[in-house]
Amino acid sequence: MALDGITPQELRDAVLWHLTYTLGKDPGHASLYDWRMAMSFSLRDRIVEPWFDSTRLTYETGAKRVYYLSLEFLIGKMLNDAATNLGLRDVAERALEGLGPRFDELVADEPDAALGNGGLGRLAACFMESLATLGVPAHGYGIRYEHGLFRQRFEGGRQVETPEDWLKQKHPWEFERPEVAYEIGFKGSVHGDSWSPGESVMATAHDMPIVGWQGKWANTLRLWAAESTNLLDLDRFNAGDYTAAAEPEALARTISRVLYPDDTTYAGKELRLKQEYFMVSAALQDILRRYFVTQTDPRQLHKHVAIQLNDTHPAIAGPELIRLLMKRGLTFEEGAGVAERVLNYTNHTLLPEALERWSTWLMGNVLPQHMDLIERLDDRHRKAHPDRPKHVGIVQNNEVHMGNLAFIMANKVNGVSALHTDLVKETVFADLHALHPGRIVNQTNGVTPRRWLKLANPALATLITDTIGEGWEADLDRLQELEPHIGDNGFATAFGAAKRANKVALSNWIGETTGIATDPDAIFDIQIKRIHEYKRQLMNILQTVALWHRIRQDPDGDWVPRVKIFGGKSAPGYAVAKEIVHLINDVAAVINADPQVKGLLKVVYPPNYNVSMAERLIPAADLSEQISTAGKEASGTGNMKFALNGTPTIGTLDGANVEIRERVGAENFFLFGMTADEVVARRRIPDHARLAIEASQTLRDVLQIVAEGRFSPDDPDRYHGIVDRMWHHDYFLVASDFDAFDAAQSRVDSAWRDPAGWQRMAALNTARVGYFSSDRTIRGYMADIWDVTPAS
Ligand code: H53
Repeated sequence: MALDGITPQELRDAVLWHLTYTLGKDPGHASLYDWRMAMSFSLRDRIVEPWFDSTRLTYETGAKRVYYLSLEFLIGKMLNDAATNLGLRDVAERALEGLGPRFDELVADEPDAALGNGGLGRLAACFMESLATLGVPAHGYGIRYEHGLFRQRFEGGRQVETPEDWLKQKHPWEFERPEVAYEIGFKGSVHGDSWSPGESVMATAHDMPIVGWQGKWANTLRLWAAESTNLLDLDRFNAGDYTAAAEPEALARTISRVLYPDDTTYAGKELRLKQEYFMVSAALQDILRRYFVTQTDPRQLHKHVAIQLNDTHPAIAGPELIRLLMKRGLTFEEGAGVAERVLNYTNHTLLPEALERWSTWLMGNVLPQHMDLIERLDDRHRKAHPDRPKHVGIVQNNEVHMGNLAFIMANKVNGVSALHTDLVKETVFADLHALHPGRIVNQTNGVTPRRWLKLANPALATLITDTIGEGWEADLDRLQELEPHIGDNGFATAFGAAKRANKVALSNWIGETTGIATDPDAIFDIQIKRIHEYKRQLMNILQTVALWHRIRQDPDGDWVPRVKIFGGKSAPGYAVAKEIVHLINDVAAVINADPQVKGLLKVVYPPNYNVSMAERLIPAADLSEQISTAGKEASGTGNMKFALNGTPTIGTLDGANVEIRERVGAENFFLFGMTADEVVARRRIPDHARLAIEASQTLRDVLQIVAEGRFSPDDPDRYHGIVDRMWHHDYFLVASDFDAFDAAQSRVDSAWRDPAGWQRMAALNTARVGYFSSDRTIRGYMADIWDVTPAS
């Protein structure tokens, strides 16, 4: 099913055709937007054929299908992704020659589809791409949020959020399917096994084709938009009350209006529960409808369908699937038996605040029949395991524990890195694991090398192809073949030149967007991720202060120049994270303006970190900051992207860092800090933070400087809260790991002084992390969880 080639002239003709007939624009008057649309439609046309072929083949072979249910898909931009996977990036560049804007200008013009918060949403997007690359018949199901993740600005160093509106312009990658619509009920009353909802909305489908590498296969990402079941209250309209008449429509649409901007935090809101149920019910109705096109016996569902629940967010799928099967004539017991064989659950966090719990009152009010079913499921599980401990119940203390519900209803439960999976077995799900040995499996996360290397880092991608030939993009273990070349002069020079070119480009962009001048020969030290206490951006900025302090004490010392780059958003309601954002900006302002530093240290925090910014920063990084408190970061995926792009890690033994270090070699990884076990032991020591601070002259000095208001002269008390918490409530052990982190940073400096040695280390990172392709992860899910083989 390979694509026929297309010449630049043919693509050019297609672009001009769409400009004229789809957009109604004369090329002489077309805007950047018009050109982008015309190019997007022209490339999209090339996806439609493999998309149809994939669907046809799936029906013909009756292959088992995979369904990935996720409240988040952090897709980013589509145009360059499609061009890359179709192998048409060069053709697209040439097609536009002499016409108007360049291809990269079109790419820059596209808004990011930011339908996710962070790692979990981005993982879902990488998985969709890998499923298509591997030719697995799969659908993603999610919500078509009108407003994706908020835009971040800084005002006086503080984070300010404004709504994101990616749908203000037409979205060229979707096909609206008004005919695919399902009614979703809420509230109301239950009589026996029958539910009469008190409210309902319509879920209508919008399909995005997701094309795999080389355009051989395409799957569908189906996003649901909420619409009112009755558009207008005509009685009220005729009575002249126009606002009230439009109310049903407005209320219904709120369900798909905004993405909840919480990352790893449980949002206990009725609207959030409605969003979850809305997506799940629409998806399951759609899955069953498709199943019954070719099948008649619902008891055989597991032979044809595997459903993956991305975290607990879609966990209501258990009772909903039973409800839908009961409507098709199955008993509760039969329905539960089918559901357990079809559903699987990925756990992405151990943080208790992220494991969803809903009050039984709220659940009973919003989803009364589901509340009944949950109680029956709890009862059923209790009867099957009469000696089970109390806290494995789905309902405890008038709360529905969605983690336990997801676990109990799942065929397989997986963690997202080896360490995380061990901790899942030992902590949150220890008792359920004992009752269901073998259910928990590990699938270490991965990232798609098409977007995170081929697209984001053309300089390095070209060097790789020149060195080991084509084909590594879909067979990432082949990066190992780079290793024998790493010592060659030619390779070393080219590898260095690629990194330097990326750093120069980043330095220019930083200058344009923030006005800060940066030296491309400095270490580009980057921490990009959501702002969270456990990710310890605070430790990083405090260590930056320590470095600044040292430079000021010895301005003529032989310092290694550094650019500390931060990127990330805080959840709007997360006060402590917002203080950290403010502190980073305040520290940056003081350091960057300090003449004594002579430019040896710069701190840069470009606002509004998103997928596109990550694509820009990661290829230009020298040092990857992965410094979470051990045991808290389930996996991390940014860590993999950096290593793949030739960036050594400074990090703790947390999440997938452990496996990255095993693969790149301990000598190519700057390890520091307590292990997960040591973290637990340390917390038992009363006053551990005070002890650590008193033992560290450096940390005492740093905290003193911050407490004095040196970074907030206009408001000297601003950071008393941060300093006070460091002394007394340092749950994430910044103080206890500080000196080890500082020492590891000194080791980084020493290593940097040997440019050849550094470069070798960087190149070995690229050569040894082929394992972290999301293709490998998906193959793992296929074999260990879904029991599927590719159809192609
Ligand atoms: O999921 C990533 C992990 C990362 C983890 C993240 C995550 C979210 O982004 C949101 C909610 C949640 O429970 C977990 O924090 O460690 O790499 C993908 O598995």
